[in-house]
Amino acid sequence: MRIVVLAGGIGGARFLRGLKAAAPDADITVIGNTGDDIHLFGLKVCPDLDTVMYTLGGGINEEQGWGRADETFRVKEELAAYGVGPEWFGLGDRDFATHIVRTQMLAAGFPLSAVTEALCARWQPGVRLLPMSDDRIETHVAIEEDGEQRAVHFQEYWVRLRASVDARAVVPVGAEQAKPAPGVLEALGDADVILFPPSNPVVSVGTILAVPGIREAIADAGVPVIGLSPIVGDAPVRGMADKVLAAVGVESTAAAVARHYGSGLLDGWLVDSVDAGAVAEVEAAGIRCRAVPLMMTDLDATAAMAREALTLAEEVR
Ligand code: GDP
Ligand code: FO1
Ligand code: CA
Repeated sequence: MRIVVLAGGIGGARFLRGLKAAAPDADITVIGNTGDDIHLFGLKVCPDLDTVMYTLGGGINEEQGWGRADETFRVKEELAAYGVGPEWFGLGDRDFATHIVRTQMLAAGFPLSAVTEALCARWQPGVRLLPMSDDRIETHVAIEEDGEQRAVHFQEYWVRLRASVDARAVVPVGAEQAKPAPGVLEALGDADVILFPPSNPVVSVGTILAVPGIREAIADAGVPVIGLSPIVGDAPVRGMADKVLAAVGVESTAAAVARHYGSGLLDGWLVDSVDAGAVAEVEAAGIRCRAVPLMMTDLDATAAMAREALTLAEEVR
């Protein structure tokens, strides 16, 4: 079975671990969000691609959910001693190596998709990890700070500001002119099932869908498209999905997120058991819906979620 997953960082990566356990023989292609990417200290950092790669490859900091395990911050300290920031973004020594290799290969002319493949040769994530695009796309967030409107990079909104101010708009800068990376449209066209993990619907899955051609390829694939809600009990399990959903005029409920994707895109939607009351509303919107446990507390629970998604895919097929 060929499964394509549109993934952000932590939510996507943890789900993928469960999916691999639930479907060990499946051929899994991951289309990763690159809208979180940022250039720092002359280096290209791809947080969501790295989170997937490290999580599936066994190098992740498990508690944090991002960055490397067993990390140190000597380089960051030395940079700070020179007065060179930003200090608000924590790049560790081990992680720096990834960004150095990536930046060196990009400077040598390799596209991000080829660089990602080369990095994965070390980590062996057990899935084919494709960036959504080889073109530069950066998510920016419009905020109001001290009475003035300005746009900040998504990482500045999330890491420096901790999403403490309201987001007025979310813009995937560069997406309109971008092309899907090699292999993305082919993978969608060849898929037997397409999954939206419980990733952020705006700044992870939404950004991937903003790359021209991807949304159309999903709709045209003619295979079940199943999503899992990242909103449980009317709030995100972690992160700032509530803030960025508000910016696009969507309530932070499992049903509102399903309606936001819409029946033109989604065939099935899983909500958490605590949101069983939302099933009727989602089904009324033309999307098959089931309420099942959706907390990724351990591998078994996560694998069970993946199995539910694949079962729902068979039901709507
Ligand atoms: P990010 O790029 O690191 O923010 O990760 P993703 O976009 O892939 O996923 C973020 C989303 O995962 C957040 O909106 C969370 O609410 C959701 N999430 C995290 N853990 C869980 C979980 O255990 N269950 C569910 N249903 N959602 C989760
Ligand atoms: N998240 C933080 O909250 N603080 C950090 O200092 C930080 C550094 C960082 C470095 C590399 C990386 O791959 C991810 C990092 N993250 C950090 C996570 C990242 O900002 C976000 O969680 C995702 O981009 C949101 O999807
Ligand atoms: Ca992300």
